[in-house]
Amino acid sequence: MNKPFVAILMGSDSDLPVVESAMDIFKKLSVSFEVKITSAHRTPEQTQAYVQSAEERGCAVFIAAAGMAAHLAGAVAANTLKPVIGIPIDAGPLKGQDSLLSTVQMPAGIPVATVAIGKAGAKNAAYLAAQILSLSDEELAKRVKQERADQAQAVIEKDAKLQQSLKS
Ligand code: RP5
Repeated sequence: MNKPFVAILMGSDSDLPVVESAMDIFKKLSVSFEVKITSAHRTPEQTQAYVQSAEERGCAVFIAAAGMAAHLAGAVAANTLKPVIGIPIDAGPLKGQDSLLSTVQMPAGIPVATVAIGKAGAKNAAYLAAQILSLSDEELAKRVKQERADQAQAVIEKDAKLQQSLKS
């Protein structure tokens, strides 16, 4: 059987610069993923069909990125029992606050794990998806743990550099 993968959906190609931050994390952690442009509003039938097809092909976690009245993550969650992570995109005059509320305020029974607006959220969506897959993949769990250690080391090194520059 193929390894489970993550399906990343985005409402428009204009969301891609943010979604690329999640893709970069998956490449770094060697997590398999697919990327699909499909919209809850503009292509509702294709969105539903894609979710069903991805699940049949082994998708274990869905990530949905959308801006404005961002219903993509909710529309995905309505069609699957796999975990769904929503990334609110800053795509309009309300700077992503509209997407944040549209994504996070799901009615009880249809959960969407909503992350921060924009690139930090996209990165965290990828880390969270990797942590979910890690529950049944020990090798991935090791890579996720190492990534955390690398992040900590980077902070320590930045502080050491700062302290050094203050002395000189
Ligand atoms: C949403 O509307 C998309 O996810 C995007 O963030 C926003 C604007 O889409 P475009 O008009 O740029 O295609 O559905």
